[in-house]
Amino acid sequence: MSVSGKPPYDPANIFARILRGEIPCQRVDESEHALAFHDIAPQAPVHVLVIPKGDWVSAADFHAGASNAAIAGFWRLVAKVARDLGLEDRGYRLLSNMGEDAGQEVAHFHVHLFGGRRLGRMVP
Ligand code: IU
Repeated sequence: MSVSGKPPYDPANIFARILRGEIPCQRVDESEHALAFHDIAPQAPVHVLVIPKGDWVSAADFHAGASNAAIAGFWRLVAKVARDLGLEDRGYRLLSNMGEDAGQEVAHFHVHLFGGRRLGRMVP
């Protein structure tokens, strides 16, 4: 943690590189505040990642430090992707891993959106 409480952000992380266009992604949608793309190793028929366009490591620092517009814009894109992919009627699951215990692999805040089949009961 830095003195300000914001954890250090590594600009070389893979999602930062995707945001800068240095490596490709299978883009689903994009807004001023966020980018949605298909996960490279899908765990469900629909497995999309939504990431904010800012240097946020996890849910904690994103929601503590980002502007209200950025936070609203992020979640609006999450909801729009679910709607546009036809998941609203059947349902879907949102998940965000935060930190080591949760197994967060990429240190850029992201939300997984799973759907397209009946999902198993969520267990820790
Ligand atoms: P996690 O919540 O940090 O564990 O999830 C990282 C996800 O990023 C995981 O589902 C990977 O399959 C996904 N991913 C990706 O879509 N593209 C990549 O180049 C890399 C990881 I590295």
